[in-house]
Amino acid sequence: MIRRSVGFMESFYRKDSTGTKATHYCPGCGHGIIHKLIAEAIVDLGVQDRTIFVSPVGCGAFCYYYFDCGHVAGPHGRASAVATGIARALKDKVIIAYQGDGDLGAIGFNNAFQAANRGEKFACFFVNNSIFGMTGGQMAPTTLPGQKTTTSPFGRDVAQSGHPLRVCEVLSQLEAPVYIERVSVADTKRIMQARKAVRKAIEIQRDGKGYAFVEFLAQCPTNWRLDALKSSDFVTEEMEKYFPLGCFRDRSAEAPASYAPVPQKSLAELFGEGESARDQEPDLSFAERSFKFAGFGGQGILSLGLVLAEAAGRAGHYVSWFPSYGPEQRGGSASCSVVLSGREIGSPSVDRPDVLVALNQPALERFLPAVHPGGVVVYESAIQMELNPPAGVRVFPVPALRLAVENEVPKAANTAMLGAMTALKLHPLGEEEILAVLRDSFHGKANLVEKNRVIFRKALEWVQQNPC
Ligand SMILES: Cc1ncc(C[n+]2csc(CCOP(=O)(O)OP(=O)(O)O)c2C)c(N)n1
Ligand code: SF4
Ligand SMILES: [Mg+2]
Repeated sequence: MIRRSVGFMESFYRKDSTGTKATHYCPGCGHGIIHKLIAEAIVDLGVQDRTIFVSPVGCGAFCYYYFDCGHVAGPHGRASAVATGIARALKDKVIIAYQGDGDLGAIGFNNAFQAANRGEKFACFFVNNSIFGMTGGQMAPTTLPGQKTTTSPFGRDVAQSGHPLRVCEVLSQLEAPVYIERVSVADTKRIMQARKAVRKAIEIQRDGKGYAFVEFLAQCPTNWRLDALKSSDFVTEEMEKYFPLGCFRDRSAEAPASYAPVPQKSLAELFGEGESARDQEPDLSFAERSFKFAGFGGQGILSLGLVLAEAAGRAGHYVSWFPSYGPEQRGGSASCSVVLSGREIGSPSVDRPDVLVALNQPALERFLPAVHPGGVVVYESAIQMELNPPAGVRVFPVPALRLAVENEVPKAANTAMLGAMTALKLHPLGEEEILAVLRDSFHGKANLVEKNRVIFRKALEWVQQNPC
């Protein structure tokens, strides 16, 4: 019996109930074959648990329905940019960017090209079916001369639309890529070669050797208006003429391996006992802690979160800082989310903060109801508002604005809040660790450094002298 690779999910549960066993691809589509090669490879090479797949916009957009590994859905044409970010942040992962010829060759060409030029550590799987499949068959950068599409009904005219883009040949001019190969999935013999190429590209990622690029000539029977067999013939007889198969670069043997597993400290090691205390009575010893900082634009809300995240990062914690921009920057509300953890952080967004720091009333109105049971709210005591915190949430008013004004830096209420948080032990950092970041952020302005240090200290002492 032929069994689906365990690289695929057993049931495609993200799909609606009508299709949990089948993919959404049309019969004879090249995407399905390529998926199978990738799913088998990540399992056989033992990297399924550390693979992160970046899906494109195009018919491959639903990759995350199928592969049983980590996923990020890239915006149109940006899979290589997203893969770059992930590869730089999570150096022990195997990153796969999966892109079509519209996605990579048209809207996303520059960022794919630049990522290749920088030699980013990910595998780029490029599905060239010579057409925009998902949107109904428009001309792509790889459409063949004379090929009819909905936007070139008389055939591609190279005088008007340029020549098809040979991406492997272009990337071969760059120094950085370790491996570049063009394969086809038109018949069994070619699929076997494609299988080898997929494995090589993933092996390069497994060993941390650098950038690998595999182009697949693939069928799109639906938009080519051909049946599955004739589509395979079209790939071999027409596409291969323009896009010759073969290996353009293979430096995998000499490229130095750089894979080193990222040490995962236990949560208890970093924060003490109590990893799963979240659902118990008020207790701030839990290990991963999420913060929401909110106030007016201009109150230094984003910097407040950033200083904490920076100090925690320097101290060896996993951190994320997620600002909220937009009209909020121009005097309205501003907020940011910070997560400190002893392990990799799943999501930087914070819907239910453990700690809310609010510098204005709209911030309290908006975020107080969402504070996690057992959490803490530190807020500006000048806010005149009746508080109804969720059960088990403790609230601490702090005169941050007054302390900032009294010490001649009215804008430093954010620094006062850092001092208060330190006194309340809402984060695992010492006074010196926070002050070191403040010193660096005011680099060259000794006067400001000193005033902020004083405000930080005054707030810390105020909290110690006024226990709630
Ligand atoms: C910013 C933006 N522009 C355009 C589109 C429309 N669009 C969706 S998929 C696509 C092209 C997909 O073609 P390709 O990358 O070749 O993938 P295929 O479906 O052929 O596998 C386009 C232009 C979009 N979704 N977003
Ligand atoms: S439209 Fe083309 S590329 Fe998209 S699923 Fe169908 S055959 Fe595949
Ligand atoms: Mg396409």
